[in-house]
Amino acid sequence: MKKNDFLWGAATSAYQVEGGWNEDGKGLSVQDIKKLPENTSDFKVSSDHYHRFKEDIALFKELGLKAYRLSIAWTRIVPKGFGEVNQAGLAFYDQLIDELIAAGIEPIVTVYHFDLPAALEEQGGWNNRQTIDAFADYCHVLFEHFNGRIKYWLTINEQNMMVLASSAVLAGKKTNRQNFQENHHMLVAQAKVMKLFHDNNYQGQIGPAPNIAYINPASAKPEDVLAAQNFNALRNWLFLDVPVYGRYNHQAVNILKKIDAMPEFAPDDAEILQAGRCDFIAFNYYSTNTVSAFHEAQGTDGDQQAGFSLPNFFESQSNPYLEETEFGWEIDPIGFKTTIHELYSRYHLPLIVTENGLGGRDIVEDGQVHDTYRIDYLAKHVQQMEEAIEEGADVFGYCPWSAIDLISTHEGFRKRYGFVYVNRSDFDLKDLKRIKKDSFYWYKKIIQQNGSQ
Ligand code: BGP
Repeated sequence: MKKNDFLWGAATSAYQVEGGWNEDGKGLSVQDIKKLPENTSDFKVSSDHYHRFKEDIALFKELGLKAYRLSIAWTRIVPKGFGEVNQAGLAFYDQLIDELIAAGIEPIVTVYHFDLPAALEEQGGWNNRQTIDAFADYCHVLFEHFNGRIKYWLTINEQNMMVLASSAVLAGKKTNRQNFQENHHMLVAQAKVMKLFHDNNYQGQIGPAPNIAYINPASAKPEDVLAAQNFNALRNWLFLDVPVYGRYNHQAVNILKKIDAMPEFAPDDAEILQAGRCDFIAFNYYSTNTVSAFHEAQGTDGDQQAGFSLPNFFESQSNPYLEETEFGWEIDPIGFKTTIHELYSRYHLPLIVTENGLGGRDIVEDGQVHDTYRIDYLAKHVQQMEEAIEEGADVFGYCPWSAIDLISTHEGFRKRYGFVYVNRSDFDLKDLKRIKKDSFYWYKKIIQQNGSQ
């Protein structure tokens, strides 16, 4: 049964919504220096939430949000990634968090959402083990400062997508070996931080935030079924077995060894992974994936739906039974329920959905945005989630992407997800005026009724 205190929320991330890219002592992140696709806006102004957060939170209150998933920009708090703490950065989030709490909205905070400090990247980024300590120090500052005010902490957003589609968030592609060594360092960093959180008895809970998708075999051919299982291990379970069970997934280890990408463990690493566990699982869901046995490599362009292939193991296929968004992302609401059930029966931990939504080219007509396609997508997903809950899965919140329009990871302002429209385009900032979309009124009703059923 869905509880009365179910967290109906919505999500954003710092670099995609805030702007204020170099204000009040903020350092540069990899997002500020990355090479952008042509005709795509940079992240300097984004939705200007940095200056308009009070107005935005008033809108979130009007929407009836019970929770708001945001991320803190590492470079506002520790501009170089390590060392000196920037008090002005803490002061900004003090105001934001206090404003949310005053509005009766529970903050759910991701500490790292694709925006690694550029100064750390220059020193090797996640390939350099010093980044592990930098991350732990940064989190320590946050836990101390916000203790009691932030109850739900998320460590790393979509670590699996960063590793599997590294070009989406970092400049250039890396070898498998590099990628999975970096991945290992992130897993160790996450475990350290979870241990720190529990050892110090901070109030609240902490969890990982990967992107999880059920994997369909392209056919009932045993080779395709095995390919799906392999992809599942590498795409999903590698990232959750560590924070839940304290160890690598055996099938993922097998694949990593075969592709010569098994990371090197420092002497204490296995112990650290054992010691740092999560309290709940946050996950982002947009669609399922479908794979066959490997025949021929397909390119990925850094888009999580563009497909992943691994010679000898699996190859992405499109699913002929699913419709697609105008940006080519498959739509699979039943797959949402399948994913929830699979996650809950595998891990038996409380779940929270921290992203789900539809990116489209919204149009303003007479001051309104009739985003019926988004309402249709969300309504179907809410219904499947409610069924999963009714059938016994413990889901305690739902935070669609996104609370307000923001810049897509690699499609600029063309691709919008928000309940609130932001009046700008990629290269014309216009007036950045906020307009409530039809989906705003739809979601407001869902929240008022505590769901659709
Ligand atoms: C997730 C990210 C978000 C977000 C969303 C939509 O992978 O966590 O940051 O942007 O996907 O993706 P996109 O912006 O590529 O459409």
